[in-house]
Amino acid sequence: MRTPTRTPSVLGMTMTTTVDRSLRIGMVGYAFMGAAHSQAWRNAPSFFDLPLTPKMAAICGRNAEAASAVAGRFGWESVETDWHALLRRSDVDLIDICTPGDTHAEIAIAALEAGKHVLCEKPLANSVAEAEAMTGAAEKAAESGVRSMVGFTYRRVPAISLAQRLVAQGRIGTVRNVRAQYLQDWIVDPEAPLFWRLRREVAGSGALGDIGAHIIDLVQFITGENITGLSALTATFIKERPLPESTSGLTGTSGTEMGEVTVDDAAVFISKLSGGGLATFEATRFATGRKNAIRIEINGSEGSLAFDFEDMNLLHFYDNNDEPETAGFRRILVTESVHPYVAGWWPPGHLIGYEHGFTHQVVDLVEDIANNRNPRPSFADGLRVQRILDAVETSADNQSTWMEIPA
Ligand code: SOE
Repeated sequence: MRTPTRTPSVLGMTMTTTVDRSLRIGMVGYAFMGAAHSQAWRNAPSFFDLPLTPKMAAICGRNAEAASAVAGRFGWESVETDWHALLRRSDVDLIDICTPGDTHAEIAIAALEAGKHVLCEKPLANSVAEAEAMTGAAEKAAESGVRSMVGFTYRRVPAISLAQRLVAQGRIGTVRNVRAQYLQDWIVDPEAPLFWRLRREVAGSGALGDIGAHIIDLVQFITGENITGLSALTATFIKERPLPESTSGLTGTSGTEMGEVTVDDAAVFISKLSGGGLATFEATRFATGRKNAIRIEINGSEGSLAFDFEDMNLLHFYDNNDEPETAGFRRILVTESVHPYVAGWWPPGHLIGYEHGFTHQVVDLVEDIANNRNPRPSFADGLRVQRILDAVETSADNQSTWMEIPA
């Protein structure tokens, strides 16, 4: 978008120059996260006054036909089939990485070195080493004003942001206990095929990195504290599954070809927080009947907060200083204009959903870029999560040995 500006000239005439306020996006990937990010890039400027206007310049996918179909549905201006081409284009300012974790490091580091801002889906990487390399590249690029963010979007659910605000204000006092769960059940059926998320070489880990990463980030974000140590267990309940190709018949196999599941189906761990509290975590894809339940409860010396993503517009708040006669958890409907992000949407009581966290992510990222700020969560925040994921797996492999997390 070009915003005309009036530049007075020495001759008293007014010259009109145009300042390009566009932020041109090149997105790699076009599946579930590609759709959620596309919706966010498209919606954000319609609902929020942004200092830069996102332009959906290019979508990239190895399958040209599939990428073109998504381009048509969401309004991407062009299609690439090789992400390297995005880095060479002068009409792309930011690379949005919506691919599985095995490609995050390569794409992000190359993009940062090419001077492109980067938004990278979670978890940041498939290993601590990759996350360290990405963080180094991000911090080096930031010296030249190139910004980066990792996509822990649940921080930007208004109720979660409100919880963080209340904890920071001291409304629940000192954090004593936290219990965090992320419960799904989409692979309870043993006939569900061996998706890429069930293969270590692609996904890095299973429920732990996919959904456990979210609750690790959320607990540290809301409390403002770090996990300093943990002890963990993981399990893989279904050891083998039908290969996707065999189930779809694409390769004409017998339909019974099986493959090994090389990641966890569930992870549980106990941990200590830097403020002295204790926290328990559970991430599972076998919570039969739970579809996308992120449940967090934080108990403090002065009160408690409780949240369930399956009821994502509500935050429950208990104030221990209330009179006993009327004490109880308050049900806060987080839809008032004073609540984080809500002013951009609808009047009180008109709820928002899963996709809006992605729009809020775009809003914050665009504002940070325009104001020369380093966005949060940063790649360093993503590296911290990666270290915790690694500690969980090491502890579990060693029958729940206690693992310290370096500051
Ligand atoms: C699958 O578990 C998944 O799509 C996660 O990868 C996302 O991060 C989460 O937002 C929804 O569930």
